[in-house]
Amino acid sequence: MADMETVTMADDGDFSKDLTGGTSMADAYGHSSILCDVLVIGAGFCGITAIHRFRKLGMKVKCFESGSGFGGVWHFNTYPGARVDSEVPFYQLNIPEVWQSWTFSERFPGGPELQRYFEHVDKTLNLSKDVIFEARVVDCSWGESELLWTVKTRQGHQAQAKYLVICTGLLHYTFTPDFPGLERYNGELYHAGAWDGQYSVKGKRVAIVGAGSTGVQITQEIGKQADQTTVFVRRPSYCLPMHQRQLTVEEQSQLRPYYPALFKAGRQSHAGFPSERPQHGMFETSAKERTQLLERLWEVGGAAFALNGYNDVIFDPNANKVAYDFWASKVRRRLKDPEKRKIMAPDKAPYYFGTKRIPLEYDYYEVLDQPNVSIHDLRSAPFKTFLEDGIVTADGKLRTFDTVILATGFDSHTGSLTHMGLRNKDGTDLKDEWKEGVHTYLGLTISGYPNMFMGFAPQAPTALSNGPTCIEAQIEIVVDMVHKMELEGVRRIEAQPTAEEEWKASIDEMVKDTLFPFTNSWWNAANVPGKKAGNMLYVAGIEHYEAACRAKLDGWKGFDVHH
Ligand code: NA7
Repeated sequence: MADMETVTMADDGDFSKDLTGGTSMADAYGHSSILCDVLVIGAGFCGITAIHRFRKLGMKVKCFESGSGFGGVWHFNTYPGARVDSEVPFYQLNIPEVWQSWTFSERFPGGPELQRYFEHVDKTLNLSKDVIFEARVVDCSWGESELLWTVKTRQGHQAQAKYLVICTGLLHYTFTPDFPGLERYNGELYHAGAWDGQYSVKGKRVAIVGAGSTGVQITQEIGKQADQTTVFVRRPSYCLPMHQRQLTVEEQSQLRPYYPALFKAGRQSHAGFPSERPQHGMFETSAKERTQLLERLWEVGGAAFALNGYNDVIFDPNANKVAYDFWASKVRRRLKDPEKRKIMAPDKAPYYFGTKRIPLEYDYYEVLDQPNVSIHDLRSAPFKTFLEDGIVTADGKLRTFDTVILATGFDSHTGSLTHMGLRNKDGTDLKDEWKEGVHTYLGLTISGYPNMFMGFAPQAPTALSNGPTCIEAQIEIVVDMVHKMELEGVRRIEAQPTAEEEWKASIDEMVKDTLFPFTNSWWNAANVPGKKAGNMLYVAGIEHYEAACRAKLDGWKGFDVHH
């Protein structure tokens, strides 16, 4: 990665600017360098939470953000139909001055509304003054003599900080499979994660590759707009009904006094949504009662069917089959075309229910059932080759397209962390260290990286939880750790490798009796060929996770501590 000489920034000319309006010092080349207590990387929910909480501690915080605005995934994912699958009021920051003055218009807000929400957050918390946008981090190194992190960006910024807090998310780097002949295709080609907001599919023949959460959302919209749409599906998602509805200002005003209690209950729950589930297994009740519960949860909509149903669905293949069969019976009714039905809701479940991200939908199956929408099953006939103007599949079929949209996912969990020149105290890049597998301590820090913390990173509840709730729990722990360091005069902490091994063993133990390990997907980083897959999640829930982390703080268990 770039050394001091190569990152002279003279090329971009940015270093001459007063970047922060705050403390800065000149480096050996006369360039201005930011000096702060805490440098945050990323300005989505996680980075914003970190900036806000560290400010409250009275610390000087600065943030580098690669995008041109706040929001993280909501800044970058602007494809048609982008929408959150967590419902109001839980999908927002638990910061009173922010929620007191904001109302959402829908139970599950869409991308544009979430972008407006982030503008509101910025205005309310006066965040922009401490955030440097279009600042893509390319080099992070630890200086043992001065006990500081030095961070440089591609655009030429440089910062030094006592504490480095990385908030770059699980899903930042897009993943494009190595499809044969893809480079030859010369129609419009987009990855959903890099959508061109000006582009219209009206009158076009469109191919959509992928049927994960993004593929579902984009199909739901594009299928209504394009002339013809073909969806290429390898494994179908088991979508649940969103039961979207408009929210009124009045109902949110009435609920607002209860937000503190609801957010607290979210923190004390498994997935960030206060919810109850039966204490008994699926087969410890009558078939009638079982069906009644499943029907009720289906009517509630959202994630209720997955979160509030019988817990043994994720442990017992027989219970799992009941959930799948119930789900499939609902979906089959909505697909009149028998071929489409076979692909999207086959008789035999292609993978266990709930072991791969469940998207929410409103009219996905009706859109798929339209006569101008076709579904191609990639399991029976994979891609043979892309041509200049279309795609040939292994069954010999040639289809021509004006536009190909790849909804093929992300270099999940590790992608952002391994693409920022993040080096340990000995100079080894994390991308090389993690080739053999991820290691973290508490999902919050890494051995060899002193005074460095992460939010929404591997080996934590992340993908199985409501993002803002998980983030709040994690960042509060990180802030408490830094506060404790400052109070105790600790100048440097670093996770012990043995503590990381124990952490990994503990999270692997939690997952070993579940059905999760049977399914490959981005949840276990198995979606990118060649990448080391493995359990990336803390499956026992947010409340349990927070207690496990906090138990380590007293006496700094698992850390090397230097005063
Ligand atoms: P996902 O959930 O990783 O989905 C990617 C989709 O692309 C999925 O349907 C994959 O099929 C498909 N895919 C990936 N590689 C291939 C190849 N080589 N051939 C055919 N099809 C392929 O990403 P999303 O963007 O939908 O969602 C990511 C998260 O973003 C989501 O969970 C939300 O939290 C937001 P597969 O299922 O692997 O058979």
